[in-house]
Amino acid sequence: MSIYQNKKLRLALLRALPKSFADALQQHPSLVPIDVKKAHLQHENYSDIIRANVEQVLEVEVDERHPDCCFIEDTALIVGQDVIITRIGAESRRDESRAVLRVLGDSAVKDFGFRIHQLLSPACLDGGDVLQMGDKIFVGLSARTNQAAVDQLEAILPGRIRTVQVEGGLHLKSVLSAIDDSSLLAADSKLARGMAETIRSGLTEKAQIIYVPDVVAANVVRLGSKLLIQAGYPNSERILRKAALERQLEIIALDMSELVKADGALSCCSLLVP
Ligand code: CIR
Repeated sequence: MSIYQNKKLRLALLRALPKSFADALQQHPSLVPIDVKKAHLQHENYSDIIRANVEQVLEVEVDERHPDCCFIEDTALIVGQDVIITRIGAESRRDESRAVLRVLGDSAVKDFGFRIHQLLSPACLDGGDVLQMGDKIFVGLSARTNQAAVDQLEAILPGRIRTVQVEGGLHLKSVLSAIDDSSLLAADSKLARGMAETIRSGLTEKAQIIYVPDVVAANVVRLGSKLLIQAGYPNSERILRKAALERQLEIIALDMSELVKADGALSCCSLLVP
């Protein structure tokens, strides 16, 4: 079942933003420090939208020892009935997956019939490096995700994994994402163009690539008939509104400026199950 469907998604996992968020990992620490109060409001706003647009939500308990724990996307991959608990690339974040495993292994989730797998050392993988499109799963080889993870994924999901070398961004989805199974969205830069073309050539179905001028705007979240986009990037927003209109999707623009300072994209704050 595709994640890009008009029907309400069945399940979302969310994890609150910790008070320790000011200590979240930052690739390039910004000159203006993270406003944690504002970050909380932005994350709550995002979570409310997710809650209103899925059938069921599971909240994973916040963990103050992990300033990045709200970026729950990195902790697991959900592909059909297969749940793959990741081994996060940054050592300081590695334990974040444990609480997610607990929640997903819970009796409530047994109703979903999930098969739980776990990536093991030396594999490292962040969910932000994984893009599902069509029947393929594109895995970015990045500073956070390695070939050992790809090999273990291939054993779990034979024939479906394709790799993409990540350059010019933290994760694969820092510079691209998908609107649906045949519409890829990417930042309009030489490196992102190269990655998007690699993905297009790996797809079975013919796909269109839509380019946006702002790298932050290249990560969107499809939520049933709605498309979550980053507010504050008018040139990209114009392009995204046109693409949404053509696909009869409703745009919801969200300001996530404080999470962006910690390299958080829109997709990184939820785990979605169609
Ligand atoms: C990190 O460096 O790991 C976090 N500060 C940001 C993680 C963002 N994750 C994502 O986009 N999937």
